[in-house]
Amino acid sequence: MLLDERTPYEPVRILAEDGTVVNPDLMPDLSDDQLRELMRRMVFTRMWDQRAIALNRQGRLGFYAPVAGQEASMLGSHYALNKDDFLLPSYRDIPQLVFHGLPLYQAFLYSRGHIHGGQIPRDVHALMPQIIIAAQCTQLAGVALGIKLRGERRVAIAYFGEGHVPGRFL
Ligand SMILES: Cc1ncc(C[n+]2csc(CCOP(=O)(O)OP(=O)(O)O)c2C)c(N)n1
Repeated sequence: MLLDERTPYEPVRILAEDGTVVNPDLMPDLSDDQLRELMRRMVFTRMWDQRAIALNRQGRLGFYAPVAGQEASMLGSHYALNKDDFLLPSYRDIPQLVFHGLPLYQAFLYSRGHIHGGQIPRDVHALMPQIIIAAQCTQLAGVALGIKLRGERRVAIAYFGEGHVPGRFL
C-alpha cells in the first residue's frame, strides 16, 4: 500500500499504525527481555528529550534537536548493530550515539558547545554528529570502504532527516 500519492514506492514495514503485524515474515525474533530493553531505551530517551527541551528553553542548553516520535527508528536500528559497527550520526542522532557508548554527560556538553562534548571515546566507533547536511554520507562512504579494504565484518551506518518540514526543526 502506498503511503500517499506523492510517495511512488511502497515502504517496508512490519507494523501498521494500530500496532498489528502486517508483515510477519519480517518480524524480528526478539525475546520479551529484548523488547522490554527496547521499550526502556525509548522511554529513557523520551524523558531525556523532554528534559533537554526544557533546559534549552531556559537558556541552559544551546543547540538541541528534539527526537520525540522517532525514537523507535533510531533505537531499533541501532539495537541491530554490534559495538564494533561504525556510527555516522547527524545532529539529531544523539540517542544512538549514547547507546553506542558516548557518556550522557558528553552529549549534554555537546549541546552546550563544550569541546569535550565532541571528543568521542576511543572505544566508541563513531564520528561527531554532523550539522552540515549530508556530510555524514560522505564520511559513511569512506568508513565503509575502509572496512571493506580491511576485509572486516562490520557495518557503517549513517542517519539523516527525511526532508526539512518548516516548524519542526528546533
Ligand atoms: C549544507 C547545509 N545547508 C543548510 C543547512 C541548514 N539546515 C540545518 S537543518 C536543515 C534542515 C534539515 O532537514 P532534514 O535533513 O530533513 O533533517 P531533520 O532536521 O528534519 O531531521 C537545514 C536546511 C545546513 N545545516 N547544512
